[in-house]
Amino acid sequence: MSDENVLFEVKDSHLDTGMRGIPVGTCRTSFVDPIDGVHYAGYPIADLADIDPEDAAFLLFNKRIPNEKESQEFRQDLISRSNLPSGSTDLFTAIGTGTGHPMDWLSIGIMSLGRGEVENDIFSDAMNLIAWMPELMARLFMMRGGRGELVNPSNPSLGMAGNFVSMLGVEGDDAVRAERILRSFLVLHMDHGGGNLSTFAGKSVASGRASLFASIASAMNALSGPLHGRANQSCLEFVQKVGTSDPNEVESFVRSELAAKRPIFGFGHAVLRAEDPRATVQMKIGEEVCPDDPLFATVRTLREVAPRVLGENPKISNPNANVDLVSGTLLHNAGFRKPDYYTTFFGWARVIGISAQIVDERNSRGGKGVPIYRPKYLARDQPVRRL
Ligand code: NMX
Ligand code: MLT
Repeated sequence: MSDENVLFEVKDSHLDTGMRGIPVGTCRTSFVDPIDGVHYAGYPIADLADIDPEDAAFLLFNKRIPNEKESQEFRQDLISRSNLPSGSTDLFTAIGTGTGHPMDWLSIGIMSLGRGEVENDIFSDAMNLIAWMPELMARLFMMRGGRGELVNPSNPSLGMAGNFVSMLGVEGDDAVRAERILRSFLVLHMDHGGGNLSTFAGKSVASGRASLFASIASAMNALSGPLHGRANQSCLEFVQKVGTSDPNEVESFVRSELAAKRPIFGFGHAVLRAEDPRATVQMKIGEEVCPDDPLFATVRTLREVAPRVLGENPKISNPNANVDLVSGTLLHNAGFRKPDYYTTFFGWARVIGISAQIVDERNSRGGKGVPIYRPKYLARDQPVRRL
């Protein structure tokens, strides 16, 4: 093998580091630059923050921005697919109001949608799941929250964010603000390269030729951990706990959390080495829609104070804000008051990016698909023995 083929030399020190930085494959939907953040099919995320989620989904599947006609056709296709397979949310009744984490409901709901699987057509499965997500999410919110049926029936022509907000019965100015915040949330969270935990988990499961639904449900389970997607819930709870925007008090709070060995949610990243542009964009949205919200004021101070405090620890590779710092506060301001639901929004967005990556992997090698994932673990502390 010539030197130019050596992409990465795996040393002993790379073992048991969560495969940090070790290349394992290729990704066509997005890449993450450590400084400039995620790019969808080459477009920096900050440039995409105002596009419609449907157009961002088209971009991730087709690797180009749709023209007007393609955009309309894509939306029409989603509308035509939008009826949920019958009985697919019956399990929600069985779980019962208020019990179990919403991420468990999301995962169970997606598994249950698997009854609508189309044989040997993973692209159709992906489009169907994307079309079904707004109603699945609305039913999850209503049924887990003990509010029963949808306030308004699904109307997919409102677009994915608008339809969700309408099914929950949000009205007037509240609906406009909720939809605006949700649309940008969905676009910003759809994809983050190939190696983040949920995407990697979903693609690994898919590589064994599991269904799209089983693969995506696995991805949602991976996303549910507080170091990954559930950081948006933990971060809002953290911001509420801070309870002040006074810089000195915020600093004392951050220091006391660190002393208690608790993470400072909304800061740090496995790959990024500067403030996440998704955090920067969301800060701008916050300054526009809720500059006087006390929670947003706390976030503003945290963004100033926490990187300085975290930066005192040389072990922390990136002390700056990540995507989760602001998103919970914006969702809260949009009227979604229960932080335990926030990761389901992250999951909804990731369904789109992870599905696009799984479809790409299934189409690879001339349609044969990517081989089953099988990395190697080296044996440690287990000399060969005989009974
Ligand atoms: N608060 C406290 N400690 C931290 C933080 C933080 N925000 N960030 C990193 N560290 C610690 C980390 O736990 C590790 O400690 P140890 O060596 O004792 O295991 C050390 O600093 C070095 O970590 P890094 O190499 O800088 O980061 P790593 O890649 O291991 O972890 C995160 C990345 C995102 C898991 C970590 O920064 C973190 O726990 N952040 C807080 C939780 C959070 O906001 N997660 C959301 C990430 C975005 N997402 O959507 O997934
Ligand atoms: C993110 O969106 O920041 C990720 O899913 C976490 C990562 O890239 O590791």
